[in-house]
Amino acid sequence: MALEHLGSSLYDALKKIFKASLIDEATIKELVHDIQRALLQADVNVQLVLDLSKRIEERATKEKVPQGISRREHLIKVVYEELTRFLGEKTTPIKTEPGKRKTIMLVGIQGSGKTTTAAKLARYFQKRGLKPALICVDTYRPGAYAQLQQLANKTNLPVYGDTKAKDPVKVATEGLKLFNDKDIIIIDTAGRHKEEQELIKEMKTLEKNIKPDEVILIIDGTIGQQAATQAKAFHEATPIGSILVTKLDGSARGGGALSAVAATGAPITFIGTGEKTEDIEPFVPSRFVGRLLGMGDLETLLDKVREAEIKVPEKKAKAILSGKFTLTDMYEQFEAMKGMGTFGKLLKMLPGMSYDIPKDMLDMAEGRLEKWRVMIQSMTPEERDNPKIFNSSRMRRVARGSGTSDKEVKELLKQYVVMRRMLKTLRRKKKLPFFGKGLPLNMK
Ligand SMILES: Nc1nc2c(ncn2[C@@H]2O[C@H](COP(=O)(O)OP(=O)(O)OP(=O)(O)O)[C@@H](O)[C@H]2O)c(=O)[nH]1
Ligand SMILES: [Mg+2]
Repeated sequence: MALEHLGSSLYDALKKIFKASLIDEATIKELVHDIQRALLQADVNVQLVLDLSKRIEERATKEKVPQGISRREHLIKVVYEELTRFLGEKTTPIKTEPGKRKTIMLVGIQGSGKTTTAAKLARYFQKRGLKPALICVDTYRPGAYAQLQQLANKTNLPVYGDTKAKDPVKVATEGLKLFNDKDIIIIDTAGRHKEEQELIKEMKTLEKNIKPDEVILIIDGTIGQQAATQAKAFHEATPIGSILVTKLDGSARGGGALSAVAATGAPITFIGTGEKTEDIEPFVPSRFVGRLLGMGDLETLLDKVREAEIKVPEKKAKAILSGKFTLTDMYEQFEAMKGMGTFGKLLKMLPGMSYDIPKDMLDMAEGRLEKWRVMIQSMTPEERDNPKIFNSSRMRRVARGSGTSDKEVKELLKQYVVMRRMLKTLRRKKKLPFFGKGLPLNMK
């Protein structure tokens, strides 16, 4: 794959972070340099690289590390989020509906991959149960229709063209009439012309007369940073709905084209990754970056991170820190940890990630929580707020009320003392791994 090299150098950079024993400013600086080098090698514009690395460095050093994740994980999260933002946050999937015909017109300079992409897109929608059809309105280049026909025949896609016609608008109109019953019509236009101005003029005329639902600009990914100029020129001439970057396989300049296009603000819908009709994929920046970094779909993971940034009201957390820690608080903490248990497991699936909460504590929380809930429910509010008052008769009463044994109640109370002690130690260390958002990890 094209951006393989970029991907592997970014991954190498992140691997250092996985392995580093300590995440400090020096590690962050080194990571930022590695990322810069990787992007510059992929032909990404210098200014874009500088802006991106500045943002990563700033966020990594200044941002509060959210509760529940380590500094290492936070750093990876920042890199991931910034790379995603860099490649464009917007994605506009082409909306299609069976029975409601949609017309898409592909435009772009010669050789950018329009004809190939027309067949790819049609195939893409065909595989998803829609009824696509193709129209070739390239009346300029001899053999254009034959090329599209050949591609379309391979996958049994209906195709219309007229080798004798001179007027692309007329061909398009005929084709649209013919394919009245189709779900999605993809119109392949000419790329070669006496001069570029004339090409753009033709696209304008076509657009005005056919009124396609969407115009997609096809850009050759091997042209690198130049892609930005081309995207801008077309964007100004015709209302471009989205951009599709082709030839992202095997091109060292793929990163340049992709980021340049993203920087113009026009959404990238799909990318082309090969000559074959199947070589097309929707462009979802977050997923793309995840794959680039060799980590699968990080978006799902980040959702979990957000979920795990759980809520202990600040007021309460402060109270606990000041020494007031009751059985009710303990119960709530175990509830919170239970949520983080799944989170912990999730993080472990990633290479090099580790999670700070001891595993037996998580298991304990998950396994015994239900019993503890019932026991704590059987206590009086007074007992919950001030567990010191527990004596053997109180314990027996709670055991009976909750269907447990005296021994189990004793165990719970012991656990409570352990936890309270642990909280005190953590407070001394100024670090509280299992409290919610209100309390930053590195407390002043
Ligand atoms: N490797 C690779 N080659 C591609 C891709 N997309 C298109 N090509 C190749 O690029 C060349 C030009 O593609 P076409 O689809 O003919 O381009 P076009 O924009 O229709 O060209 P004109 O009609 O002359 O303007 C062909 O050899 C395609 O096989 C891609 O994603 N990867
Ligand atoms: Mg063509």
